[in-house]
Amino acid sequence: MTQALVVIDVQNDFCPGGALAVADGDRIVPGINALMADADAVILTQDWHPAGHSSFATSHDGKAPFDLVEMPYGPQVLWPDHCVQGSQGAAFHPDLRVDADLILRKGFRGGIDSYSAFFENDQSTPTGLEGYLRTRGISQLTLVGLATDFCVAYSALDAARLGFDVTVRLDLCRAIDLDGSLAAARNQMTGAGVTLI
Ligand code: VGL
Ligand code: ZN
Repeated sequence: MTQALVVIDVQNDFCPGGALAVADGDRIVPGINALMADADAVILTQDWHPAGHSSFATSHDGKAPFDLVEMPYGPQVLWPDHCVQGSQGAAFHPDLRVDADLILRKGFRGGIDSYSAFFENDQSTPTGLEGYLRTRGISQLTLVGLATDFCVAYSALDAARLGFDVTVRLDLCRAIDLDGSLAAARNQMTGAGVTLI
């Protein structure tokens, strides 16, 4: 059985000092680097938004970061401008090992966000990762990265729904934790059959 390590969004903007900093986001980097040595395949994801992306509060008159809006595809949290394509904030943390098999960019369409590495936030537009994994015969996934309650959880839930065997290493993730989002994400992942370590 072939296993892959999927490293979600370990980028400067999600680390201390970044535009959407996750507390201690940088602390997981050494442990993730160490796990890479044991993985059959390493996949990195990179949040990669055009300037003026529809998930940015600055794109909506009268809205502030962390407000909720209704998009054509459903509810969407608004964020500070972050991970703008080509910016230093969108770059991987400088200590992260980047000798990955695949770097998957997501969130590059202006009108739709993409938390999950598998589907955009309409839950139907595929990123192509499922096909990549299946054609390589990969059925077991270990997920780590940022943030536990958004991109990691959405990726884990989609992967489980698609039939992958999914483990999330919570010790190598850190959360944003908006209004109980971390507890909710943990419950949903457990309910979906994701192994939490
Ligand atoms: C993320 C919010 C907005 C994440 C990305 O990586 O969890 N969260 N964009
Ligand atoms: Zn984003």
